Amino acid sequence: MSPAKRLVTWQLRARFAAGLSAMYAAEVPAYATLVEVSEQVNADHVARHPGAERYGSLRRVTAERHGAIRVGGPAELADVADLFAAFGMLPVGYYDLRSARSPIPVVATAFRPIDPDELARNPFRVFTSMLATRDPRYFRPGLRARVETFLGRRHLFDPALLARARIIAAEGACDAEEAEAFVAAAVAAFALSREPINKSWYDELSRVSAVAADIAGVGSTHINHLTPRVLDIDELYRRMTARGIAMIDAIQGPPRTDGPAVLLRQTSFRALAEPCLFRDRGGAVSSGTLTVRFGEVEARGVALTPRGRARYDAAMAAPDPAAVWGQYFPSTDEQMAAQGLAYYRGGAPSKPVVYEDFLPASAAGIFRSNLDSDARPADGSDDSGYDAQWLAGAIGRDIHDPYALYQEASG
Ligand code: OOG
Ligand code: NI
Repeated sequence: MSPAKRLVTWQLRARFAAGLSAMYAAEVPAYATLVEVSEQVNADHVARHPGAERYGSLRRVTAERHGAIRVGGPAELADVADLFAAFGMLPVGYYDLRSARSPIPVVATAFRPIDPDELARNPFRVFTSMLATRDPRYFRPGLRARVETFLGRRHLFDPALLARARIIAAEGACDAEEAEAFVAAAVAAFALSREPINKSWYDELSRVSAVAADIAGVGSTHINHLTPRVLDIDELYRRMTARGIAMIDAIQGPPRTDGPAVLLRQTSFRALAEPCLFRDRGGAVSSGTLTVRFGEVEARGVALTPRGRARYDAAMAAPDPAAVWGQYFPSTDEQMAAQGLAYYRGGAPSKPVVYEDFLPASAAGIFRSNLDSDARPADGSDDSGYDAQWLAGAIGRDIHDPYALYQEASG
């Protein structure tokens, strides 16, 4: 008997990303348009700009997506970590969106491959936020206790799915004939639930934050956007606008410059309201709408060193970052490398190490741009104890330091 055919981690990850993409396209039509326009922009860009593929092959970039999910607490985040480990996606970086200019009551990490070969094969990543229930500026003790009780009763994932995921993660592979069902079950765990929503609970949480209601007002989690990558985001913006899809008015992140593209630029559009069911106090069910999902697109540039990042933060603090950009960044990769501002493979300016992570200010902006309005936190001090170490301890895993990974990739 020949041994069973096995699929390895990256093949499972590619199928997981493709499965989520198919599900999302079926549910959010504007996403399908975005993917189509992104593919055209990328093909045109590579045809016109020899060397554009140094930021990633057209094959990689065309398949590339990131998604975002939101969970209620550390136990749920630990389950997410177990599931994603089967796809070779590990927690990298810590993001505290409570300290953004327009604060959001979550802390977050990103699950992604960490090895350059794995990233080249399929870089699928998921920005994963956790509701900051320990922060008393958002959650009074009574409400916090009720939220945590609610979260303690729900199960985002079938225990059998998680058990399977742990085995696959340990083996680094899965029998091909079993893979389809495993990936389908993982994808289905992130579908938008059609279960009736408890209206008074949802409304109570909405008064704290629309994000609190989206996370803890319902019985499950869902992928709330899936983001294709483009090589020219300004061109994408023009073509989407020409097709009548209203994008938010700004591109988040660094301005367009003539010099090397750095970090991450992103823009988004609001999804249409989707039908849902609400249950009132008396048990009666009525139909309503929720606007919880949206579209986003991103362009990635070179990863900055801590020194480069400090310059980025300083440039972005100016009223008009584009106007002062040249005071902080040189105009060539050679100078970027020589000044130790960005990572290049083997130090060669023709081989940028692409930024694989997220930006807290942009992430908060992406959250914010898709909310009609949101409550401000109450005054008071934050004694929640949230930081990268706390999060790592709470989920029982290392949270990888992005700079260490870029350093390694550049060696
Ligand atoms: C996550 C927003 C952050 C990004 O690309 O910065 C994000 C969310 O809305 O849940 O996805
Ligand atoms: Ni995003």
